[in-house]
Amino acid sequence: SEYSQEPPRDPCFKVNAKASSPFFFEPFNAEPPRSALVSSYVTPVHLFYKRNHGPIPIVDHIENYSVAVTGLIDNPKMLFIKDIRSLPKYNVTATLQCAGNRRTAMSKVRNVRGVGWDVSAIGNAVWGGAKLADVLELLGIPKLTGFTTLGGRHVEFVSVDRCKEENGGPYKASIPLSQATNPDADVLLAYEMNGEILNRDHGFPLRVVVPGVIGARSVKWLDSINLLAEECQGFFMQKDYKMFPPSVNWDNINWSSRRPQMDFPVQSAICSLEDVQMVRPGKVSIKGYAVSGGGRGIERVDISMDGGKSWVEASRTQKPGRDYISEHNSSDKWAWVLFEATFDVSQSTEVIAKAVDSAANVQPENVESVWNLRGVLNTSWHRVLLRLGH
Ligand code: MTE
Ligand code: MO
Repeated sequence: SEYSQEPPRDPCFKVNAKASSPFFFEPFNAEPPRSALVSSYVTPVHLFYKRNHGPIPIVDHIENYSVAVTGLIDNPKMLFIKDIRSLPKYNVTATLQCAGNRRTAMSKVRNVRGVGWDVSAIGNAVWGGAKLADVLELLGIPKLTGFTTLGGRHVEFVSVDRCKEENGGPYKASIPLSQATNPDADVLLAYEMNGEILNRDHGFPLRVVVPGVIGARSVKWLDSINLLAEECQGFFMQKDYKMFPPSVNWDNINWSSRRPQMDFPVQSAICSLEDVQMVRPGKVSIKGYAVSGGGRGIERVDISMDGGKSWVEASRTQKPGRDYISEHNSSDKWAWVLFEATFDVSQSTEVIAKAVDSAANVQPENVESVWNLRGVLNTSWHRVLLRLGH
């Protein structure tokens, strides 16, 4: 089958697919156990979630590999990997998060369509590559700085892979030109992940990384870049990854009434405990991650040990991925913080985490208020039950 040449993967992954499907691993969608996310600040490549819409393509003969840059530009060009490597290399520590992260919890309120995910469709990596703004400048498209608006010209990324949603065509997505040409947006054409050559699962030989934006726009296995007059008309921009209000169902949905989701909202999750966790009386450590989109940092993480009646602020750590970095270090505005708080527990209780970002955005209290038929962007307060055992 077209899936006979998938790369080897870590056996600790929880594979998320329709249990009824005879082709359980096709396409391969998997997340690590919660505890893996809080065991290191930079998520190891082998524990990083994998989200695919088709088989993993094989790109060999790297010398011949090139990215076509076309569309509304004066001089269309083929860029070889050596052209991209000859541009200044940046290391950007950025958290990649699937819009479907925490979908399983949303589906418990009411049925949703999509791959089920626990809280680990997210990871924090040091991405190494050229800035898209430098690549575009090389082609005569000037750098811009300033605000990003969704309308107007877009830069489209088209992949090598093939997927059902595009009727056998390649996966694609786009971002506004104003973001693509802004060096401070840190959009990368990445060829390294955590200091290693990007592997096949994550987009070898070249992928886009759009920091602060839902994972769906970070196109893997890049084949071409097109400058368009307006946003990409592909499935994943127009018929997926949009957030609808709870009143919209499959009978009254009007896809064109909503914009494609770009920045992700403020999010956090507890990773040291399962949904229902047995503990003995005594000290319990609450650890997890918090992150916000659009370059908004995390201001605070609050923990409640009594179902939301009272709150205590957790301590936060955020370290640049220094081990991997030599020059051109990025700031940490795209990266998660890990949080921790320790409590004395003497009875069964509900534990809650909620994060606040630098714009004072707070996670919504209930999943019901953000429920949507595609099950995207569940950023509701993360709740777990502690059950006291003896
Ligand atoms: N790019 C291609 N070419 N094909 C895909 O299926 N999936 C997208 C994005 N880029 C996808 C893609 C989605 S939905 C997410 S969340 C991220 O890649 C996942 O990246 P990862 O597998 O490296 O974690
Ligand atoms: Mo995703």
